[in-house]
Amino acid sequence: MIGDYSSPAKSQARFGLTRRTAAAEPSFSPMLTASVLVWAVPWLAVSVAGNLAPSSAVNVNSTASALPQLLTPDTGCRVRLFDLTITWEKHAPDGYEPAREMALINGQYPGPTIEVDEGDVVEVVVTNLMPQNTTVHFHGIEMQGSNWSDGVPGLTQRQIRTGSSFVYQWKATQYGSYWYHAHERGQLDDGLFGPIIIRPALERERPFSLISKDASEVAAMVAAEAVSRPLVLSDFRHVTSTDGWAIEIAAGIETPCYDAVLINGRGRVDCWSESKREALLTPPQAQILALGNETSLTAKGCLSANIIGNVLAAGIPNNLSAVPPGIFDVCTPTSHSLATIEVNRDGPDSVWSGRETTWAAFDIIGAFGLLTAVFSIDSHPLWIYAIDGSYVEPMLVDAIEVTNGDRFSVMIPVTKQGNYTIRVASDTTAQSIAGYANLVVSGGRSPPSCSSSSSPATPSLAYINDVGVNTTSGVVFFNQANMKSFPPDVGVGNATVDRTFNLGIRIAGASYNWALNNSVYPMQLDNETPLLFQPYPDRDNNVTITTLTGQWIDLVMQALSFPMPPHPIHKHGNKMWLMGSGDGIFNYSSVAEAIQHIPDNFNLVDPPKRDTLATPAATANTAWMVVRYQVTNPGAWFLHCHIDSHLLGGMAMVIQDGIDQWPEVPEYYREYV
Ligand SMILES: [Cu+2]
Repeated sequence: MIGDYSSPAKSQARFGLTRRTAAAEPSFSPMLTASVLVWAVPWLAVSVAGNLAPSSAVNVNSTASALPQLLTPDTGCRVRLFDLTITWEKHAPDGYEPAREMALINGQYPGPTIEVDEGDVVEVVVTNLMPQNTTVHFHGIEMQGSNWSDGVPGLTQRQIRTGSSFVYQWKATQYGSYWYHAHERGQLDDGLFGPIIIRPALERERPFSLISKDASEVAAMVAAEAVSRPLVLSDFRHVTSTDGWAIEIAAGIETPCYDAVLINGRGRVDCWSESKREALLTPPQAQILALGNETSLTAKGCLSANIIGNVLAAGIPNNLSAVPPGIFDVCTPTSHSLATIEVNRDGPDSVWSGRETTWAAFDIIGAFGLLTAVFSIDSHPLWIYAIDGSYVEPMLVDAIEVTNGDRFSVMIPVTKQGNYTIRVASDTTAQSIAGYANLVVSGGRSPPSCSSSSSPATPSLAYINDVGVNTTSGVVFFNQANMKSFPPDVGVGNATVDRTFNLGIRIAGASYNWALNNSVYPMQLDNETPLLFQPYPDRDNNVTITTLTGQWIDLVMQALSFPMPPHPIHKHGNKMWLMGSGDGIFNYSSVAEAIQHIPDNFNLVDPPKRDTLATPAATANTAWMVVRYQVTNPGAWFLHCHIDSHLLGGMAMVIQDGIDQWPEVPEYYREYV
């Protein structure tokens, strides 16, 4: 940790120097008001006030800025300050006792919402009171001019040690739904995450007139968007990520088996009967079980340790006796209450009163460590209007498959009072498990319910079952191939591509070790001097690749073996376009060449744009996808699988984008230890 403890004189001197406006953040009540944690900003003295002593300290619970302003908010916008204090405490979000220890942020799980406006400068002071190091990444935030606030240990910053604080400062150059999460080891699985909402600028064109031509309806949707609420979907397990990882090492296998699916941090352990597991067994599960001479999932709905170790990672030595029974086989139900999401049609948003339809907006966030799951709200079709924080031409669907890191912003027409089930059903082959919450709609002009009946006033009609399969043939699922940016992106399909990198994906030596670009990212790099501070072309051979500013880059993600699950590949620093995908091996030097032979595998006209793109499942053959981006944001950016256990297992690499225009790191970040 830099520097020393605060002295009142120094603090006052610093406050006197603050040239910024600090917005009140009532949702961020500091949990540790008596905290004496402080940290110092040596260059503050130099760059802001040359007459100060070279060590000036800041109390993290202040609502004033902790750093000099490195970035300039847009006209009329503000600097927004947030204190996130991370503790390590017993907590049971699914009601399971004994409660495990996990990360809480300002005493909450998930952490509080960072809500700002487009154009704001955002400053987040993270104070780590956990017994282990941490960093915080702001998922999907492009970090223009602030690579050092991207939160990757050993790449963009040094770790925040126990008892220390770190100031992240970035500008909201984008709008929409994002999230923050730990980027140190498996801490995402320990609950260290929370939502980010960037309210779009007034002048930004919305896509709502494609939903309704009625100006008052459009106005209602704009107003609903302004108060959209996060729905954070997560998978939860009863072992810490550290213990879980130790079990994987000891057993020599991956352990993809969770205990509960949570919505906004609430849920319960739901143990399925043997007959339910049998009835809902999916064809891929049956196929894989048969390869291991098994016929059913474990009590937790998982593929067994035997299947994981001896079928999916056949030929790799393991020690299955090192897996405690609770990991795959023992399910103990709880009767915990579920999250309730309320929409009051006569509520404070009285603009709706008297309308037939109320519009409600939600930001669905896939904060899963492992699972991919199907999201649906009974009786309520969803207008998807933004994906990963960017507007799209609205798509009307009944259900959305949500994978690790995804965000879907949805506008929901709400017409009838009642209680409706929100469903999150895993469609991951490794585990069948589901979670629920309640959508409670009150107010409006619906007729009073018949009190003689025990059923709700309007039935809650499910679109999907507990493994994410449609209940009727008319159910519409989100199809990524149909998503179109709003307004359209120009110049992507016909760009002249400067470099094509072929990144081979494989299991590397052990069932829990995964390679991206054919290499396992060495975990000791987390503790080294951040690469951002000293760029180094070809560091660790394949683990680092390098580009030049302005270049168009194609990345071919190639699954080298099968069966292999989809890998949601996330790039830091910018969004990417999915240009094409297919089965087999990509035997071409470029997309331009491939398109001569297999044109139907590509979309050069209006490709999907996202910050995470999942590789196709390699079931009966190998598979590939090509993603494209332009180097417009020079810096050290991580590219990795967003499945937590795959990231832990090394499925990551670094792109030194624009090494010719490398950013100069401010002294505070360079000197932070
Ligand atoms: Cu993966």
